[in-house]
Amino acid sequence: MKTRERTFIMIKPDGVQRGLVGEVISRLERKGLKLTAMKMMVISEELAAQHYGEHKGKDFYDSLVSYITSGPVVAMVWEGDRAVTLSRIIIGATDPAKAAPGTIRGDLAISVGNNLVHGSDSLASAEREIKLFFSQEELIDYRLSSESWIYGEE
Ligand code: D4T
Repeated sequence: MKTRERTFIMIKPDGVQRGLVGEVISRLERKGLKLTAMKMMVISEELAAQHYGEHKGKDFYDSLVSYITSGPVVAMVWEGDRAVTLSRIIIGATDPAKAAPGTIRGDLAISVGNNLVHGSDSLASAEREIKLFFSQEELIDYRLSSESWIYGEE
């Protein structure tokens, strides 16, 4: 059995407003990843500053914080073998003009700023971001009955 990774995925305010919550969840579900936590919330300025701390000082930082705090988001944790890498592939490149067709941003987004979804870019980021958004009790540990069909004999 391979080590399962957990990654933090967030449907941003434009994804909620455009009615794409189900579409995004469906793509991750159909891949075979396991949803282990989910909540709708409005991100505070403080949480936005923590989440996007690495971008502080960049020219797009202020608009990034005002965008991410502008309406409800759907925060989620997804689990699976190589979940961080796989979900970044499903999401696509940051700039939708460079995102491949078939990816969420390649199919559904135009703007670099309003690019629908966030996905952790490394295992270390995933651990940090999951802790920022979820308590330990909110991470549901369960076995997906389809797992043996998704992974085969491992
Ligand atoms: P997130 O973190 O939202 O999943 O995006 P990425 O991982 O794909 O991209 P990122 O961290 O480099 O950028 C974070 C966030 O900032 C917006 N952004 C980025 C922007 O508005 N202008 C820019 O020039 C860049 C590079 C988009 C995503």
